[in-house]
Amino acid sequence: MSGSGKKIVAVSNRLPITVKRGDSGLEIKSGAGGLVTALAPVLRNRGGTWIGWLGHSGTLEIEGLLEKASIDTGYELYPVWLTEDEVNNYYHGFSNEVLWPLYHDLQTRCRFEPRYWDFYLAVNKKFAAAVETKSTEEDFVWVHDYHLTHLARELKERGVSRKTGFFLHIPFPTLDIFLRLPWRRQILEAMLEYDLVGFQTLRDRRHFVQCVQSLVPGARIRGRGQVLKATYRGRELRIGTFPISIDYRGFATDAASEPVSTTAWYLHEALPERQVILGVDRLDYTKGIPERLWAFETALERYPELKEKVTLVQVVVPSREDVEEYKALKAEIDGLVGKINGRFTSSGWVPIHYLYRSLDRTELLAYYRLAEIALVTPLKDGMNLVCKEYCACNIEGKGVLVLSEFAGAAAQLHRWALMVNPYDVINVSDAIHKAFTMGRKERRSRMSRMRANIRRQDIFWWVNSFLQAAFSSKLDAFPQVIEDYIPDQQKILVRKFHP
Ligand code: GDG
Repeated sequence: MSGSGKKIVAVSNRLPITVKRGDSGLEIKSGAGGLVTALAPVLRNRGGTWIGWLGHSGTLEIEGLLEKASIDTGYELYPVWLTEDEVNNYYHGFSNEVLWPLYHDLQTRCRFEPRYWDFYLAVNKKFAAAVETKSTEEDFVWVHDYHLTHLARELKERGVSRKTGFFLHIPFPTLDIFLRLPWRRQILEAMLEYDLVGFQTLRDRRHFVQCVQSLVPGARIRGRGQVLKATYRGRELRIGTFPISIDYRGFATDAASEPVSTTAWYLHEALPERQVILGVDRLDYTKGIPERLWAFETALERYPELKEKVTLVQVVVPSREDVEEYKALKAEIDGLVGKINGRFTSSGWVPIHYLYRSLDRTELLAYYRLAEIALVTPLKDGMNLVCKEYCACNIEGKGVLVLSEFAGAAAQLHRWALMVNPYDVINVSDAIHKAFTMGRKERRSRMSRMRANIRRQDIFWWVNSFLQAAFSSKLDAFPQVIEDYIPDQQKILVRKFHP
């Protein structure tokens, strides 16, 4: 891998750990997400550090535990402490009430509160101070996500010189939407202070480039392919596309394990002679859960043969439950599930099984493995890892993926998934019916191609290509094929870049 030997300092809003109070006091558990799986070996091998907030206010007790956890993980975990005001204004405020809805095209949900911005800058400064403490000039600082767009700029303000990369996990909006942001110029200019800026898809990068070209005088962007070059204020930076993925082999191997196989068998036995349709989402208005329930109801109305033959298992993982908007969303989902079940339930058949909790890994993988159909229909999503995990776990190749055109994953999977507009309930209901009636041969053929695609560009490929883009001296060292997807064109626009 290029840049080998350089120590990596990963920075994200949250540290990749969970802190819980157990019988013997506070306990720290390492996070199990794909990003941790991929970055952990890189950090371990190079002696890295991960900087982030713990998710709540800290105590001395936690500091001691973190030291121990750092020894266990093989890399250092370094906490940034935030005050209650900072959490409210930087995290709940600017990050979750401004950037999150705006970047998901839901500008009417934004609250452009000027106070949020001041706190956002102050917390980015705090993170920059932590980076200064925990890194040297030789290290590579890899910053994750929209909470920390100003980190490179704040480092420069402190006179700290570091090589920096930034990856945006969520979408980047079109110019028309981005223009609403009162701090639009500041955000773009701050992003241009990184040495490498990465996006999930060509769509997001195209939007970013258009915003920069329209709003930042003096910035020049050129080139084609996976990684572009830009110049701004006399320095050069790179702007690339790196679709994030999962630990494919880890998921496929675990899905075939004895505990997952047994759990899958028992769960499906309880739903005999039925096709299971699966939805798995964090409680969030971007995931399109009410729209999906409405589409499922429409499918039962339009295709009566589905009755008693399908069960929708909808898992909703609690998230941001203390926020009013999320409470309202939860109430809406509860109401819709009740209404649809009340309307269609018959003796021995309940159309929707609704699980409002987080599943453990064995149960989650069992559902992925047993479901004949996955409904992944976000209104907008940076990538969406659930659809990739579903394919990786579908070891029998019997599953059909129904996928939103507005998920980043559409660019890679659109040829073999059933693509839908999540706002079009008729379209989604037709796709449910098409998936239900799809023969075994077609299912296998589509699923095996999706699996091959995800296996080829897995999470380790993603880490490597980001680091390669940060370090390689020549950009023609980039032989990657990255595809673009624009829905409903006469001819689907597919751009391939070859060496
Ligand atoms: C952001 C972007 C982008 C879900 N339910 C359970 C559970 N999960 C895990 C899944 C998956 C993860 O949560 C969800 O990942 P997504 O990618 O679908 O969505 P976000 O959380 O919104 O993530 C997104 C991602 O960043 C990465 O760049 O793809 O677009 O919004 O890994 O497995 N895990 C367990 N139990 C559950 O019930 N254990």
